[in-house]
Amino acid sequence: MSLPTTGEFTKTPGWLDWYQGPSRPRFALPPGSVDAHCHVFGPGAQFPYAPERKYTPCDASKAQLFALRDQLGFARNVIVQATCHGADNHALVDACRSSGGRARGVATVRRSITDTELQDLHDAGVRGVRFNFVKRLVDFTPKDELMEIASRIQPLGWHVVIYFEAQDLPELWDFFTALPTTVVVDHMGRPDVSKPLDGPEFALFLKFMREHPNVWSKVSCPERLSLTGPKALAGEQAAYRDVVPFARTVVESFPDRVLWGTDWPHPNLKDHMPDDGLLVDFIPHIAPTAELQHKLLVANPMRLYWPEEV
Ligand code: 0GY
Repeated sequence: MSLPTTGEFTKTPGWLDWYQGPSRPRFALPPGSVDAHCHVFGPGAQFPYAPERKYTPCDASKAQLFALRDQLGFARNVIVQATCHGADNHALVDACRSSGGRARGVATVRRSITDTELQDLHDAGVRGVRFNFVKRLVDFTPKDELMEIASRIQPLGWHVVIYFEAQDLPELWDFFTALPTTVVVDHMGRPDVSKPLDGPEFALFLKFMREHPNVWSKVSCPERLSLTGPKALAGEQAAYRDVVPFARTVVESFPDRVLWGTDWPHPNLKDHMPDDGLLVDFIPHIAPTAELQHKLLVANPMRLYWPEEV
C-alpha cells in the first residue's frame, strides 16, 4: 500500500492516519463476511472534501479499502458516506461502482435530491441514508427534512442509519421511533462504557431495540468507545475489554439485528489508531459462537444489503 496523503488539502492538526500493514487476524472470518461500516476519503484531488466539513482527513481510497478487505478476509464492504464529503456522494458511488458488486453504500442526501438522482444512487449500490446527530460532525438538519427524506427512500427498500451519542437518545426517541424504515444504529448509540452495563443509559438503548423490531445495531468501534484501550491483559482478555460486555449483550439479545464493521479509516481518533487485524480479533469476544458469528458477519448484512442473493 502507498503512504497516506491528502492531495492539496491540509489535514486537521493532530490527525491520525490509518494504520499501515495491519496484522493478519487470528480469528478466521466466516466465508462471505461483510465489513458493514467503513468509509472512503477522497482522494481529495479527485473527490474534493466538502466546504462544510468539520475535519480534513488523510486520503483513504477505494483501492486501499479493497486491499484491506482482502487482507483481513472480508468478501464485501458497506461504505458509509463520511461527513467530510457532506452530501456529495461521488467518492462513495465511484467506490461502489468499482467493486464488482462487492460494495453497497449508505449515502447522505438533502431534501432537494430528485427521484432520478435517488434512482442513480440505487443503481450504483446505495441502500440507505445516514442521519447524523453527533454535533461535532454536522450542523443541525431539521427533523421534518429528515422525515421527508425517510419517506422518499422507503419505497426503494432503503433503510436509515442513525449516529448519535447515548445521552441524546431520550431527546431523539420520538423521532427515531417514528421512522418508517429499518433503522440501523451506528456503534450501539455510543454508550459511555465507564457507566454500568445495567445502568439507565444502556438500559434505554436495549429498550429501544427490544420495543422496536425495525431497529438494528452495529456493534462496531470498540476503539472509539474504550477507555481501557487496545492492550489485552494476559490470558483470555480481549483488547478493548471494557466494550466487550456492552457489545456482547447486544449481539446475544438481538442476534438477527446486528452488524459489524471496521470503521476504517477511523476518522477523528485522538488517542491511537487501531490495527484492523486486532479489531477483527475482537469479534469472537462479542459473538462467541459460530452461529452468532455467521449471523453478525454474513446472514444479517446479506439480508439488509444483498437481499436478492439470500
Ligand atoms: C464513524 C465515526 C465518526 C465520523 C464519521 O462520517 C463521519 O465523519 O462517521 C466519528 O468521528 O465519530 O463512524 O466513522
